[in-house]
Amino acid sequence: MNVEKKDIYDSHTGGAARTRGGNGDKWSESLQSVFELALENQGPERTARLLEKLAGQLRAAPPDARRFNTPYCNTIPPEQQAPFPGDRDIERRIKSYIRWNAMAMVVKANSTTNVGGHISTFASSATLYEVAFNHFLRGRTEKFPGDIVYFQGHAAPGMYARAFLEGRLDERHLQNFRQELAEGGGLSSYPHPYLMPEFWQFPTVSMGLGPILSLYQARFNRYLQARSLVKWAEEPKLWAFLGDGECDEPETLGAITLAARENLDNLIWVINCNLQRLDGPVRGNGKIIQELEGLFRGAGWNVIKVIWGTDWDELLARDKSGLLLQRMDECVDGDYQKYSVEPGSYTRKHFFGKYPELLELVTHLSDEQIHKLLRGGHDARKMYAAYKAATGHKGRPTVILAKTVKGYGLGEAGEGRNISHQQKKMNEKELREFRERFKIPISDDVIAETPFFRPAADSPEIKYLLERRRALGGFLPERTVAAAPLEVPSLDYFAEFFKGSSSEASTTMAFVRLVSLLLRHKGISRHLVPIIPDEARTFGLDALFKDIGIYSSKGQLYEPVDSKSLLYYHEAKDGQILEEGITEAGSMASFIAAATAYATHGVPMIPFYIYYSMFGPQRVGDLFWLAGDIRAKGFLLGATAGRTTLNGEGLQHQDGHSLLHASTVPTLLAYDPAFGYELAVIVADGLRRMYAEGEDIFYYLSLYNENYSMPAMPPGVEDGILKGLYRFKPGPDGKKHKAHIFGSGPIINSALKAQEILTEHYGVSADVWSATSYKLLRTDAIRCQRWNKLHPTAVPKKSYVEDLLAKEQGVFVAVSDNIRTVPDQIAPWVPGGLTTLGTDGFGRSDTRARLRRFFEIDTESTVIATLYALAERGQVERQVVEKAIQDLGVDPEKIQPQIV
Ligand SMILES: Cc1ncc(C[n+]2csc(CCOP(=O)(O)OP(=O)(O)O)c2C)c(N)n1
Ligand SMILES: [Mg+2]
Repeated sequence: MNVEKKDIYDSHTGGAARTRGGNGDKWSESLQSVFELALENQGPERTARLLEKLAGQLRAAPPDARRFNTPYCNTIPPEQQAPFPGDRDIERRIKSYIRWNAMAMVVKANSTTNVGGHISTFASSATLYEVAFNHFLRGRTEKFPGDIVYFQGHAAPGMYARAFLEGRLDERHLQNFRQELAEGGGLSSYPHPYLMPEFWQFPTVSMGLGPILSLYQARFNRYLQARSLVKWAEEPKLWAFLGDGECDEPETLGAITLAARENLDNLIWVINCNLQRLDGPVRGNGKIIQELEGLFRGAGWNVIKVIWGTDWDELLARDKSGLLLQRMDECVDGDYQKYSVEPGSYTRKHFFGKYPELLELVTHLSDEQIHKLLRGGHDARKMYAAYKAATGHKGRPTVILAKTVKGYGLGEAGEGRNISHQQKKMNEKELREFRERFKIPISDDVIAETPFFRPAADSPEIKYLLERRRALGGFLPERTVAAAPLEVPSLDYFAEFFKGSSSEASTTMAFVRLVSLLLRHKGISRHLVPIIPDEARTFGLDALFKDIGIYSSKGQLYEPVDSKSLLYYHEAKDGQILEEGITEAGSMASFIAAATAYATHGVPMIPFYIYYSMFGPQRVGDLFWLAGDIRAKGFLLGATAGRTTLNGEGLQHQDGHSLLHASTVPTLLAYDPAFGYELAVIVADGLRRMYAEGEDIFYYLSLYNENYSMPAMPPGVEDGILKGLYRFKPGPDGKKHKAHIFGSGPIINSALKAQEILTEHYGVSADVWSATSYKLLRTDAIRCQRWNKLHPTAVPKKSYVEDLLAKEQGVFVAVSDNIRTVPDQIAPWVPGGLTTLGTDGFGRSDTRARLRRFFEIDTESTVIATLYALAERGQVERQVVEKAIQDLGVDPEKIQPQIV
């Protein structure tokens, strides 16, 4: 073995493997020497191949995750470390001031209010951020789009504290941390673009969402480049800072193979391994860093472990026995947490003291020095080297696993303690200790007030910090919107939908036609992003495969089995469709990347994400919520909607409540259209509002798979379609009784049949209305109601729904394929109240007819409900209702689908 290779090898293993045990294990020694010979004569790559071949023969042996692990030490040996180019002293001082202000914000907020806040996350990750801010994270310039950074939500105080030193925030902002409604405004608790649209770009604090967004955003950046929608001289990097506890979220790790598969070397994850989450250790009985290393290596990532600070290099180099590394490997995270809390004497006794040779190794160190032996994530030189290696790495994404101490610097107030995450207050003694440790120039007489500290504008620290940001292109985080409006199609463009069609079609089919039409529109076609999780054939979107292709960074390396057919599975490097496979979370992440391209890249993109409505907000509701926060624009299409319309699939597929979920997202317009022309009017208006007018809203439309003839659009209904309700087909004049039936989606057809029966047999003239959006009707009604309440003597305002129905006589009934709560949303504003029919309860597999009877939303049930509403008003005899129940063949003793 030549000297260089031997040294590298030794520094990785502390020489441990060569002599491990020293116990006369001849097999181990023989293998070791053969290995060294191979390494010397064949080089590392061929040796690795040989070893893999041999390891392959172990296939029958039980799988062992440790094969994916390297020893518990830094991946980058000291001699391969890129030298730190900054001024360490100044950077340390800057970092200390930021630490202080971040802590002061939280402590201050909690001295007078109970608004909470977190100190310990940033305390552990200050070095991770500061090295990145001073040397790596690039801001947006005219020539460069800016790196994309996902900041760990709970570290937000650190980002505010830095922006304060940068002069972007003032004392008042910091003072009003978590008091956004205070006079003059405040700072949001966590990264929320909705609340701070010029500051935060990416929401992260619901754990796991930042990580999965970053994966799909990194891939979306490649998609934009492949489709020539952006042209970058240099590609931006994506950095995601996350917690080790956060890695337990399935969203965090569930999609990491995507990044390796797609060779996303634009992506860098920095995992702050402080070994703790909220309640206690992440893996007290194991080692989270090793566990994550195994997972990421297995998934094909480049893994850089930064476990030990520079002080350990010398110890590792001196340890020829390999025992130090062995001891490092033996200890579990619970032990390491304890070492961070106890004095150096404890570590001497329990860590080094296990082996006399190790005790010997640290005789020259005092207990104090032992206690101060740094962990890698607190050592700027180690972090710099890791970032440098990560940014230069080609072909694969990189994860940096940086070991830190939670609450670093808080001392007894929370350093390394299980209560650390919840610590929000510090007493005067603790504040003084903090001040001394980080050398903050604050005098005794004011320290109890935890004043903020900002050095003068011409101080070396501020000059340095600003110069660094200038050199890196500008401040971060910063959100700017520079996208030009799109030339969206006017309503005439959709004329074919307004004529209606004699042949039967579903709203899903209408949607597919609509997308095809939009793909032919000059102003927007390039901006469309159809997204689908493996259901294109179900919805008929496979018709688009051939024309616009499925995006694949590798193109199509094989001849598809169906290459001779028209709808063949056509992958292309510049494909337009994002076919995500079976991942609703991943598809939502893609939707969000596309839906925010107008801000992230200044390129407005129009995502149409179509999926099984049951697997929308019910499954990934938190991502729907985040889409609102991040100011997403685009269309979500919940297809195969309706608890009875999707008839054969049963309980876990049949959705009757996604509209209710969708209604909870403040910026989401939720629609339940019945006809193709309604769909066209809604989409046309959405395109106008989002992409021409620049409104930060997005759309949810339920789509159904029931075929029926699509009527022509009656004149003058556009406004009603958009507002949520319009009269579709009036009942005949001259009848004794009056009723109104609101229908939505395909269930409007039951309403129309009920209309005929009521006319013919019961002397009731029923108008049928199409209710396209109960959410919008309700929001508008609430807006008016509130205004009236706060202006009690002014002329009252009338909401759209009140105005529309004010002069109508008779009873009101609503029927849809959703649970009753969906139409119930407007009940308070319907004259005389609203009778609602719906699909409350679990779905069943059966025919549509039986299901609709079962849930009592079919024609007959609608007739009965209308008659009963009239009977309740004393307008028809109750016996008439009873007879109708008999005549219409409805079993009054049938079971009620709703359970409790
Ligand atoms: C989805 C979700 N679940 C729970 C929480 C509550 N929570 C906030 S911080 C935290 C612990 C975080 O631990 P870790 O990821 O290790 O971050 P650290 O603060 O240690 O850096 C928890 C459980 C959350 N924010 N999001
Ligand atoms: Mg943690």
